[in-house]
Amino acid sequence: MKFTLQAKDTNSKARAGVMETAHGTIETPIFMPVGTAGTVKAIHQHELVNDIQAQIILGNTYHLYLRPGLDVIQKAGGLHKFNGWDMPILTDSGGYQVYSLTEVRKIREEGVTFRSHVDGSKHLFTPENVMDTQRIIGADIIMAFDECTPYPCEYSYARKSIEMTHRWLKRCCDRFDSTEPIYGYEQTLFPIVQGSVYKDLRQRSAEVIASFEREGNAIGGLSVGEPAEEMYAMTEVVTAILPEEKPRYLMGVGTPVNILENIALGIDMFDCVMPTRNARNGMLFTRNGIINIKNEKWKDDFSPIEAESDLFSDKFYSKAYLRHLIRSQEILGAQIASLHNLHFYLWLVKQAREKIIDGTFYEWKNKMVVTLAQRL
Ligand code: PRF
Repeated sequence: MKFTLQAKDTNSKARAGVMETAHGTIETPIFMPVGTAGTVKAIHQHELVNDIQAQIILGNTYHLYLRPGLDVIQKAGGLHKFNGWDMPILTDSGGYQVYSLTEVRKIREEGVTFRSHVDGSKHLFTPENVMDTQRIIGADIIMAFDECTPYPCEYSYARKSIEMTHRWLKRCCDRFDSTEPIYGYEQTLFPIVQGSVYKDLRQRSAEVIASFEREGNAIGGLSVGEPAEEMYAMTEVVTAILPEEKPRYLMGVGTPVNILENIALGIDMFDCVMPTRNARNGMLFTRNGIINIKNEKWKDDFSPIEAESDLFSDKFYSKAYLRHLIRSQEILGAQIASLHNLHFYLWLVKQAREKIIDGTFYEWKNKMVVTLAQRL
């Protein structure tokens, strides 16, 4: 993988760059739609490509390992072949899903044992087998196996946790570096900074993570319930340490405002279930603010979902019709709303990129964060 910085904002730490992977290039800052089980929920692959110009999508090791299972994915020739998406894919390691989705789990030095949320069967994830699994899935960018601490988290726990995450990282790198890609194209491994909301732990973790000199770096353990100001403070501490010439990925973030603020702090890559999950519940993100389409207010509003948008379905369908679909739990409602929100997120990061390049990012960002937080 190659990362080239193209522009740096003079009034913030925002940057614009290009990542080149085996399955194509990614222009940063970028938002990556989440395709947990090998599908971005309610969205066709051709819509990702043609309607919203997604450049990279996410997959989850945890989900794909449990279902359909590695035998099926390997037989298909990897996830790209299996789901028909031949552009870049990033897989998360399961280092978050095992904590958020499974109730019974034991964290030990060796790894994490947990019970499947699908059928209750028992499994063990280790740094080594998670690398092997992501080799089989065939993602272009694979993530280290980490412990994502909850919020709040005692200082003493967070301190011990980063040390284990760092030892796990060493094991991840050893395994990754001693194995070959299965499908012939290059894969790259990103390590993850942890440290909860403690400045000194974040600094220590960022220094250790940077010392591994991988091709890109990630920040985890944020957007887990802490106030936004604490998240921004931690991002700022960490981006001051992570190397400037490599991409920085902030995992699981966030709202449109969170994304703009973190771009200003030097983040290049984001993913979040928010645009798709909230869409299914009727929350629409627009360039004028947030709409709850289920509200009575939209009952007979026959204006387009978003008139200024260049997305066909945003202009073709009305708010009143989408309200009806979502309230009736119609599948088409989830499809229209999910496509709308993803289109908006990708529009937002593209705008940010253009503003960084033309030197107007900071003023634009400050105006946008006020507008985008409005409830319409
Ligand atoms: N670790 C991993 N994946 C993640 C996170 C993390 O800390 C987060 C936290 N927001 C989201 N996804 N491996």
